[in-house]
Amino acid sequence: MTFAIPADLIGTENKKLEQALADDYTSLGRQLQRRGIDIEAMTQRAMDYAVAIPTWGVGTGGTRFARFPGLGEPRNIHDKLADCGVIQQLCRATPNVSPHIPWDKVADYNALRQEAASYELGFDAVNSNTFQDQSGQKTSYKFGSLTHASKATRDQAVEHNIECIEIGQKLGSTALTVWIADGANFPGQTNLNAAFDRYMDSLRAIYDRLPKNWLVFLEHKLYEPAFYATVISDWGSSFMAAQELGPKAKCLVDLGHHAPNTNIEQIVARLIRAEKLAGFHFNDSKYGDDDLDSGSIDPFRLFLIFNELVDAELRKAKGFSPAYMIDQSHNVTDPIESLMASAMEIVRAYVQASLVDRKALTAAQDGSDVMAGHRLIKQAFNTDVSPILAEARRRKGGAIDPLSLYRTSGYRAAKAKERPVSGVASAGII
Ligand SMILES: [Mn+2]
Repeated sequence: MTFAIPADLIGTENKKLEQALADDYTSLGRQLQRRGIDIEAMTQRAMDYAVAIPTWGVGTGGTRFARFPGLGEPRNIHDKLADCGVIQQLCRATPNVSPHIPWDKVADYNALRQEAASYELGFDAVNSNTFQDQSGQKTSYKFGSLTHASKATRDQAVEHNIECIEIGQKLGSTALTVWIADGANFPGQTNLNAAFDRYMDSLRAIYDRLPKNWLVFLEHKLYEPAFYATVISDWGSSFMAAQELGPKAKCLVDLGHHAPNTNIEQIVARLIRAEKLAGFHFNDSKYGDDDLDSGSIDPFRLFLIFNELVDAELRKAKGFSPAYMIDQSHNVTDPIESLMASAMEIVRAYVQASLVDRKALTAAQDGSDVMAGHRLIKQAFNTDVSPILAEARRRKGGAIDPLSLYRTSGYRAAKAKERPVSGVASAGII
């Protein structure tokens, strides 16, 4: 098994664009040189950056109202790996996939690991699922899982998370991501304090089973499906839990899991300072947990988050080692195209944030020169780093223009024939 898109096709298609790219790259290089920035160093940073893809992201998601099956959508983890392989082949920024249990369960995880490796893919954080019932399950999660009033249900949810750790070990993962849908839709439905206590008890039981080099990522979400009070609703609850659990517990930031207009970059800065930033679930949103493509609605916000991340990286902030992952749901686009677009937008924000003149910024801030500081940020954000991103992909064997090449390849049409619509493919929003 090898990459799905013929290498010859990438070579031919890239050849058509190489001259224009070289021109644009040289021109941008001159512009950056005037600002004291070495374009080669930026290209290297783009080449080194990686963001993981969730296995459910290549499936067709949906809204709470409907789901429209996509043509040739993956039927199982094997199909998902093939699709993730295409994204990695063309973009060269997504070398890891984040599996979801039980959706990605198989009999032989060593074989699955080898299968992923054949696409040059590894496994990132394992995601547990106690937000829906599986067939044959003893007790229901309708009224909660890790925080359920019944101990039997809590134990079942803890056991599932431990199983996820065991599977993750076989796959070479080193982290477990826990998001729970637990909460209340009505005042009076639960005791807010007791629910959090039960969460801590359950998490402690999971935490105690973490292998030596593992972390547990606690993912908060403001609302949905609990519309009155979610147990881990915000970074404050997440941080409190991570703090009480210990050094192996950190807080995962999903960009869609906050109230509109929340200053997420400031939350990121606080978590970095506390050495509790686990990493990200990247997506974009206008109103709620919309799970739209990264950078499609508010690229400036994505940039400002990366501005904090690059700042932390360059000053070598203690304990700073975030895990980057995409978490999106595609309802009206081809998921492969959306994930490629998102991966590219995320690397774009990273490179743009790397352009900020941090010495000048500090001087402006120290001198209370508000406009100078703001202009330095905007100058970096307004720089079109597309030639750097394209050159980084080209040097790694990827496509100069991944979306066009993907369409030219006819991959989706071929898969539409191979994979009949089943209507049961698992995809979700977490
Ligand atoms: Mn998420």
